[in-house]
Amino acid sequence: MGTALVYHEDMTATRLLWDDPECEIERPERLTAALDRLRQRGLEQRCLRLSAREASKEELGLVHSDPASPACPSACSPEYVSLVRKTQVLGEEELQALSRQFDAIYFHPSTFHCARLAAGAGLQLVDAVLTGAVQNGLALVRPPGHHSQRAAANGFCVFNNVAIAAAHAKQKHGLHRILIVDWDVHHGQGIQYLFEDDPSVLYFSWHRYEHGRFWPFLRESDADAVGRGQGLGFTVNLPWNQVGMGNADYVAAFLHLLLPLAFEFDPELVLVSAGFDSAIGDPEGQMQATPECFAHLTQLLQVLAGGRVCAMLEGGYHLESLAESVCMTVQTLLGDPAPPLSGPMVPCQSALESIQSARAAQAPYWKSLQLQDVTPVPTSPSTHSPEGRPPPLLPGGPMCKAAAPASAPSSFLDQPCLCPAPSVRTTVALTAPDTTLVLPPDVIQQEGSALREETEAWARPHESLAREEALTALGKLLYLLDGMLDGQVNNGIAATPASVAAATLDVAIQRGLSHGAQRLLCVALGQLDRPPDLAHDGRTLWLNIGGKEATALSMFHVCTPLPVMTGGFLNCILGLVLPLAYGFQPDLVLVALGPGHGLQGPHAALLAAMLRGLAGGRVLALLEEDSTPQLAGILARVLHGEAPPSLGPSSMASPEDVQALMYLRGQLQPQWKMLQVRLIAEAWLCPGARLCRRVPSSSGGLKSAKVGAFTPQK
Ligand code: X5A
Ligand code: ZN
Repeated sequence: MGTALVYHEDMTATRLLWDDPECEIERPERLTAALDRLRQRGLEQRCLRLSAREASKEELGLVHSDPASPACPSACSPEYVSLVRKTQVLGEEELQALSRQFDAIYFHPSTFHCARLAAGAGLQLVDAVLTGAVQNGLALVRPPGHHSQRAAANGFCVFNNVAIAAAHAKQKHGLHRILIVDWDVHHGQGIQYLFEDDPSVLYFSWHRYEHGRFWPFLRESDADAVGRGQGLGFTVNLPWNQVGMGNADYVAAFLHLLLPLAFEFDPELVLVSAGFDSAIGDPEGQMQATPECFAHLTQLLQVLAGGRVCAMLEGGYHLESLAESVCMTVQTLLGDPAPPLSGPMVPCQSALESIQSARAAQAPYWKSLQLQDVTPVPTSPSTHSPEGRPPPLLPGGPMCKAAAPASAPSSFLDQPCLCPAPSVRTTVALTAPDTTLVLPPDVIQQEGSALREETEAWARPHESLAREEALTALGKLLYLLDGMLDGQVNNGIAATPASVAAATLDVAIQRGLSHGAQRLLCVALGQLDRPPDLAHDGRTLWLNIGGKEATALSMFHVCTPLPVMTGGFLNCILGLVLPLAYGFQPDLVLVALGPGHGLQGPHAALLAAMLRGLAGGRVLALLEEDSTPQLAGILARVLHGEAPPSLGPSSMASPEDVQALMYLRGQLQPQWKMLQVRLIAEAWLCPGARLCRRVPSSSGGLKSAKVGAFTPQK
């Protein structure tokens, strides 16, 4: 449906006119650097370009109005908007004097115009999305907005762009539930104050906090600030108490805190306070998350609100990091698969402490967080038999032919693997092309099949596959899989007769492993057993959803019953499937809907949409031949990048579902650190914990490992 990019070059006009080390980082090049990079990458050209308009006085008044006191005594300060309007005619001295009345603010004669364009850009974006002109979009704006308050400029922010957009979405479009995700590295206290008693706006912010020692030094930025009155539980603060938070910490925060609440909230619209000072290289944030992380954060948000995501620029002061991160965000909004995350996926202790304290503070208000922490975590690791760590994922395995050379110290932004985007995003390889399928125009129904002799050779170990229908289906599947492994096709769906689903899946795994996949994640739904002769070498992570009971036969062989309730299904995806998947870092994902899988279309679509975040989107979905065309259609569309349908208000997980999840977490979290949501007696649980602990290093563990391996021997 399209992605809007809202911009106006006038917003480059405002700039600092005097010496102020705190404010000098907020400069016009931030916008031009981002826009130039979008053009260079051909991303701007793929968007619907909208020229920003100025927000009206009434629109600004949605947020920046004086309290209802018509008989304002003459002593009271002038209305805030008029005050900012007057800066247009002030001289430098007066501008500087006025700026000093606020914290971390500079005014310029163009500030009023720019700030009205910034707020107006957000309004246009929301209008474009809510009228259905586009699916999602980004507004590239200056000045930023999230620190701005009803009657105060603050932290480079003049008008609160995102808050105005939210108020407008409520007032003009009648929305009842808006999620604001503030991934800027600073606390958007302005947004928090404006909506703290409003249950129709769920505000989530993570921010550098350092126990209150980081700007803006507010007590109310801590996790225990949860809103007030009717709005209790609708303010979610995740304070980072250390710098250096990276990809694993950010993804863990989404999986274990934001997304459970967001699904339960069931927003109609997602607004993103998209500051990129939370990315690596930024002087303000001092964090370690790489630009690709923002592709993942974006993709994770796109499963909400039918994909209606409006991102608005906030901070971001390292031009290179900012430009790359903006590209990652836009690329993902456009539906491109997220590039794989680099670095070890192990959240740090401080991040886990923060996530857990935010979960604890929110638990009274959210049923998705209840139950979970009350069941004792099993503390005996006796039943699992670790088969070793997954092999290191080297940049550019056989699947990545254009591997980047070892990078210079400053080029932390280099992609570990520069695979050209496949020319075909999604292929449908059903046994017989189905004319009733509703597919996006560029989704191809595959005609080709693997060569007959080759198909027979792969089928040979399985007697059941000798049948004609089985061979036909297998030939089509192998052809699709080869297209994916060769990089011509990104993902696709294939079908097989139900009776040979397990054998066909086994062949697909063997073929994937022998044709270049370093690590293969197999998510098998329904009655599908792990192929008995699959090697236990850590290259395949087998996850069966639909087994009779929860068991972890090893860290690479996990079974869990299919949850009966929607709430349980969400818990299972966010609390088990995705943490394992992100920890494993597969380069190929097979998801098989086998006999008795029992998944409804929307649930299957959500699973596929979220698994698409792994392996650069290289996901093959295997269906039973007699699945409905609706199921095939919805999966193809989701793999292609369309938003899954919203699940609606989620039911509570059943106690059995919660038990199964808690049990598996207890068994597996010593090895799979992405499962952790709280601190446990880890040294005792996992004697090797020290070894799997993340090594603080600016280049990331994998790169250091690689450098180590190339050190000349004496
Ligand atoms: C929007 C934004 C930061 C202000 C920092 C002041 N503001 N030290 O990132
Ligand atoms: Zn910021």
